Amino acid sequence: MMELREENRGQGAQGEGEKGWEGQPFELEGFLSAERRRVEAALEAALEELLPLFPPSTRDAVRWGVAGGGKRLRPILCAAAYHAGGGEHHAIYALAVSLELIHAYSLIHDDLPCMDDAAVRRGLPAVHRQFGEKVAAVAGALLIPAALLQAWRGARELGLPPEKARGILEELSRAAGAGGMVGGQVLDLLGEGQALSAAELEELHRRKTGALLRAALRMGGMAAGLDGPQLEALEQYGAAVGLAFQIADDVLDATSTLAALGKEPSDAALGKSTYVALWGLEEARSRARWWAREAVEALRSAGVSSPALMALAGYVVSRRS
Ligand code: GRG
Repeated sequence: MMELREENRGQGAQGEGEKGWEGQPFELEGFLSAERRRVEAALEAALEELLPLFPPSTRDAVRWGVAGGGKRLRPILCAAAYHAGGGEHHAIYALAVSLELIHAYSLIHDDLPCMDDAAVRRGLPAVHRQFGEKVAAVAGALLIPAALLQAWRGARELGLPPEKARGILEELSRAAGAGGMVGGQVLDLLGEGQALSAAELEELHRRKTGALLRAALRMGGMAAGLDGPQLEALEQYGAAVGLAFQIADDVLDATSTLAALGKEPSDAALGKSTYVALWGLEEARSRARWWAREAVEALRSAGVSSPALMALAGYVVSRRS
């Protein structure tokens, strides 16, 4: 992981010209909508295969939890990393949606009354509000093995040999597990009502949100056959974008509305530590941009050329939802 000195992270990094992502023209909106269409089609194909395996009483809840309205950032990043590595096979989207299935499970469980007790998600009633708590717990749990099965199928559809497919599954499992997302969620729950330090908050978010984003980049790069410094650069990009994403998320939570976000701004109400509480709005915005530039710089310095990934780093900090 790259060395980043605390004193360089804030105001001192204001000058976007030095490492800006704006350097190359890129039609982000068209790219995002085309990518989202591909992801939605791959998700639909995955659900068609997976839903018949699930108990009938859970199928509508699973579909609700996976349904549209999400940004589909993780699969889009995975596919962009694959394309940055020279991959060209359409089956990358079948692999990439495994990340979205893990993400969907995490949102369903995160919204449960025993976690954040959220009523609304992606502009709709949360799964537990629509289908009840028990069905929501089961729907989320079903998505975990389903995601691994989907990752396996996607990797094999890409024509990857079993040992490469196994490595990709290991990435996804590790990112979702105790050292990654679930471990981060535990830190989040333990930290409620406490004022976490900047270092504690960063560790929490590197795991809770960052691990899956990092895995998205690594899985795409591995599927394209990358290794060594280029794969490492994608991982560094993923780690930096993960922090940029989370700081921007805290800014949105503090400044946006249910209508714009599709979910209740809730961190302060739940007694969670946030980057906005720690640094204030302007400093948080500045640090989010700093991390986004670090992400771009990681690619540049390893010679990974990807206008899409560069533009996505900017999107992560300029998004409105
Ligand atoms: C059993 C302890 C235990 C944990 C279960 C619930 C859980 C695992 C993990 C929660 C982790 C979590 C919810 C991370 C996501 C944080 C986050 C910023 C989500 C929003 O992501 P976006 O903005 O959402 O990409 P969309 O809706 O666009 O997909």
